[in-house]
Amino acid sequence: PGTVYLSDYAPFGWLIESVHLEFDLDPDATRVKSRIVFSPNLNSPEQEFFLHGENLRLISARIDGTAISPRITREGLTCPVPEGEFLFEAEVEINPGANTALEGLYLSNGMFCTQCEAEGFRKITYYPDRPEVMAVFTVEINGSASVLLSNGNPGPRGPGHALWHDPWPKPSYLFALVAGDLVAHSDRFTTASGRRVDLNLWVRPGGDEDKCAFAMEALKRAMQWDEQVYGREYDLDVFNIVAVDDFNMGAMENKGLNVFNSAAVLASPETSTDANFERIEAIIAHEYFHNWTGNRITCRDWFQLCLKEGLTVFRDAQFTADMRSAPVKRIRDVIDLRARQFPEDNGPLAHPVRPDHFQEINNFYTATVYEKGAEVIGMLKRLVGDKAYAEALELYFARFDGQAITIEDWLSVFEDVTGRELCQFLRWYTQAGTPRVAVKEEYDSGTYTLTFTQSTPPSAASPVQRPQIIPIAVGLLGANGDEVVPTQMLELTKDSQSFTFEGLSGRPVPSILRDFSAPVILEHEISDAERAFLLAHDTDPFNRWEAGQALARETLCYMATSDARPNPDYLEGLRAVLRDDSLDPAYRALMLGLPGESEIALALSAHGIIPAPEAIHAARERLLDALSETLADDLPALLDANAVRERYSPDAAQSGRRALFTAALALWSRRDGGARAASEYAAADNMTLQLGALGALLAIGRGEAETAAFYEQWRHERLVIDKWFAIQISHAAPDAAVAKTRALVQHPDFNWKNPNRFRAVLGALAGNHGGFHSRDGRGYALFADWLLTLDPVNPQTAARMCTAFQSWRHYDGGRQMLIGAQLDRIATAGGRSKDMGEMIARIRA
Ligand code: BAL
Ligand code: ZN
Repeated sequence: PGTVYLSDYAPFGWLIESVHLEFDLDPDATRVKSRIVFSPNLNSPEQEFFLHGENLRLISARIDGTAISPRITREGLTCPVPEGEFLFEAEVEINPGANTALEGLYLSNGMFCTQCEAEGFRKITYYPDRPEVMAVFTVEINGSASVLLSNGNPGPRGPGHALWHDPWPKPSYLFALVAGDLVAHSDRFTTASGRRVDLNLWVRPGGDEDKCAFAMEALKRAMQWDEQVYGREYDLDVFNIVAVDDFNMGAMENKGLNVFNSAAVLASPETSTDANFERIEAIIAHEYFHNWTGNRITCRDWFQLCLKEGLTVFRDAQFTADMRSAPVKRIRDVIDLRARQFPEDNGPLAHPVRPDHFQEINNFYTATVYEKGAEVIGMLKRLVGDKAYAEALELYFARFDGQAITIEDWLSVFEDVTGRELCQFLRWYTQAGTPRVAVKEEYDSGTYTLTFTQSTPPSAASPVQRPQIIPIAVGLLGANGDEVVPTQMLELTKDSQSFTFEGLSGRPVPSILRDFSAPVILEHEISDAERAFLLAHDTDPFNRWEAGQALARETLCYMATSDARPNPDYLEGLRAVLRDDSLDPAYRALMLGLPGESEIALALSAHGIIPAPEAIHAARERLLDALSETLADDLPALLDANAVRERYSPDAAQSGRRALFTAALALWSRRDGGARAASEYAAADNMTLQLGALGALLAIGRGEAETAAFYEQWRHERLVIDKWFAIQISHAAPDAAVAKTRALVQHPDFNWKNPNRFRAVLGALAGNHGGFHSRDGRGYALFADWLLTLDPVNPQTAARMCTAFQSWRHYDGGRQMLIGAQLDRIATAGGRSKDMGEMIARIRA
């Protein structure tokens, strides 16, 4: 399969003046008629042009009214074209009912819907399906469904017919069409300049109508926030969102017609957890924010994907921090970064935030492009300061509105506003790998020196690593815990660099990389006592949490490789934090969270120790037992103090209390054998408590009756049944996880063609570290079986799940052989998709 290189980029030779599409919808034979006006883009346009098109049956094609016979291949259509402007017309037939890949136009529960990013539009009609070709679309839809939607503003409509016009030029990946018998939850928003916008959230009738209110309120909050914080207003008369059950991603930002995975938009207290509510609020905001960062200003080519995704993730994180708690959001983001992005950046799938080659762009919707892409923007903001950041963004919107641009264009506004050269900063976009930053301290007669040394391990993606510019936020604490030097932003630009602080009255305790000011691995060898001191005193909430995590990580590493007992500094320090009622419950709940088993495996591997999954699991269990023992006197009071008796609200305050309550409940179950959890389960009137109590029971090997009752209660709620599948596998003991998965894939509700259900089951197996890495290889084999089953049906989702194998080289020779055998089996299987082929080849390399 062909590899595409950034260095080969060449612009398309024509501009599009206008696009008119007409759809005659039919489940098996939809007709799409297109009328596209092209004009030359370059001084000497070629005499032939190429339009993408896949799985299309061409009925007819004309140029300026004359029938043509273009050359058709699997990838598209080529034909001679006249000089100057011309009209291209085509009629094609497509089969949405047979489209199981969920790219292009497909059916979900009888509803027509589309997914065009990145390269799905070419499965709808012949078109230059590349993001920098922006055009004004008019769309006519003929179909029997009661609701017929596309992008932009609605025109005249009648029974079986609708017209939509989108005045904003857009790339084809932002095209959308939805047709179904849907009902709307509607509202209205008036923009700062007085535009009245109709807001609709469309769902299938039959229960989902009651799960729309939260997303609608979140949308209005997001619209207002973008006006207040970024000065961005909405630019159409209507904003439509549609909930779809079969969807590869979380959601999609099509202009004026966002399409959402039902799981990312539908919510009710009875069926959704607090975490679901928070995620829905963030995704609603994310897709809405794309209207400016992605749609009005888009990517020149797919290598620049982080241009829109990094910035939009950064913006949605700012929004969540403003709506909820900034420290809690920051800590959650770092947990997620370490769980998903660090393994990617430190394994065979490592790639720069802006990759420079790919075979299948769908494989690059990654944690590196999204989450590290957002971290890079956070660093830029730290380096230039808040004021310059705001000015640069103003300039960005003014300069590039309506254009398709590159990362260099993005950085140019920061250079112009600050007068600062950002060539070194660009390396954050072009070099793969997580930098290590080693710290050495020196203190002599009131002068304290910190010396940082950076290095990034070379990889296939970045064989030569050059020093990055790394913003390191540092504060210094005195012996009594007072802050003697408040936070300063140090800029590490060289391989090694020292920074000096004068006039101190004693040796300070440094708090380094505050607020996780850069996505690096900090190597700072300090004593347990010093970490415990930071856990007790650090004024930076992130680093206070980080001190506890570091203690937990280190004690788990020791416990997994010896029969060491848990570190008492950690246990006592944590108890003191939990007793501090002045601390936000959500923050204390995060403090109670231990690093995951795969994080410990990677930490051991970084120390040159081959991780043993059984030993890691056993160590974590022992630490949880020790925690429940240490906290035995505190847990009942914590449960009482954080039981929420008010009417349910998913707000930050209540959900924080429930988070602490369920964390305490899980520990207490280790003391009372699950009695309290069972009664909490029976009394629960919301999904957060119900699932929290069920998880506490399953984690101690109980909960069989509750699991059965849960299914009976929720068998008609598909999103809840996804949780039912997942929790049984994620909470299974390592030696039971594979058998549990085997049993559940036989369940009549295991509809594996639905991506949410597939991920609930196989994703949970991959996430059960001990079970997945079962020594006999049964976890690997079962997982590979299902990748091979899904791949011909839905290559995109199958390929993304291959990441379960990305850290395979960290494990022992036996496990590497077993995984290698599964990778070989997938690699040599006939009929493998390009998506899967690329992923497996990269993982094996
Ligand atoms: N653009 C794909 C989905 C998202 O990132 O919003
Ligand atoms: Zn996005």
